[in-house]
Amino acid sequence: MPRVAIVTGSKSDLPALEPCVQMLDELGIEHEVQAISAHRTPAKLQQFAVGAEEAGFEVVIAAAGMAAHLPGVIAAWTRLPVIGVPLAQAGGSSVSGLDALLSIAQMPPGVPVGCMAVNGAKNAALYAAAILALKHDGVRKALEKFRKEQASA
Ligand code: RP5
Repeated sequence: MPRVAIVTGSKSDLPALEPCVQMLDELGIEHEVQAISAHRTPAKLQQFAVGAEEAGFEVVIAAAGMAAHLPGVIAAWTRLPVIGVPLAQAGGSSVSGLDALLSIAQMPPGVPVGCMAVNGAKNAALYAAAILALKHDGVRKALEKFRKEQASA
């Protein structure tokens, strides 16, 4: 089974990631959630990112608020695809997540991060599934089923 790592910049971000966790569960995709701060615990984040591929993860979803350097720093340490989710409410962003959106979307050329909408946790799961579906038949079938059900809702 493919595995997705979900990383948040703070424990305070975890509620915003619930739609992502639920969507991955619905699609039957294994996942692990952990909170690692890029600025408070940079060495821990480096250790995670450097070892992510060997640990069996195929995609990383990284969510953070404010100056959200988390996804970019992870992407700097791994070749795995990194999907960034800018968060609006966590930490009390005074600009409703625009800070995190720009931090994640405006990666300089050379180290890309896929950027979801502000609080786009559910789409992060679906985007991860689309990547995994290229290789994993079970995920492709689950994603096709979800898209069919969504179209008839
Ligand atoms: C970011 O700073 C985190 O992702 C969080 O959204 C924000 C505030 O974190 P806390 O101060 O609540 O831990 O790194």
